[in-house]
Amino acid sequence: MAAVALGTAALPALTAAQTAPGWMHVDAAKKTVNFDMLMAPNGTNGGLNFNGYHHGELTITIPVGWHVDMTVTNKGFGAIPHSMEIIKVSEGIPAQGTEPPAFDGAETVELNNGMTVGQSDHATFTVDAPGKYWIFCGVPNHGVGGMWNYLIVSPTATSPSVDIKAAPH
Ligand SMILES: [Cu+2]
Repeated sequence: MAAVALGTAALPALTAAQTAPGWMHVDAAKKTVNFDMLMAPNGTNGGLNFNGYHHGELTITIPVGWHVDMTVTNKGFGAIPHSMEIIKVSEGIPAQGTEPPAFDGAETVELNNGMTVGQSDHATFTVDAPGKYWIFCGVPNHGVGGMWNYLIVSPTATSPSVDIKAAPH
């Protein structure tokens, strides 16, 4: 079935395993992957979610050296500001955004204040170091509240992929 750009109401009802969601677009020739990353598109986890996922339910794997362009938009469930940053996984989720991000450019504007409802930004960066990272919200306490997922930068993967651990609630 063809992937169609759909609104948040049509986020796929996934149960497990790898998928190629409509919010990911791969250009293998250019080694570029684009993501539409929606913050608070629905009330899952009180709105503290990316594309409906939280607490690491979502893992995005990208081959090392690829270019990433994330269009990050606050969809505004609960009318709460949000942001996005990529940081290296460590012993605990930070209480708020930290500088610098893991990759040059891997953060949105208003990292700690958050972008207001409807605001959008591009995070464009190159995943130049293999490892395990968090995609998390830098607004104070949103990360510890579960507004985080995983990004794996893989030295062996040949194409980006998405792994969902749980169905959207
Ligand atoms: Cu947030």
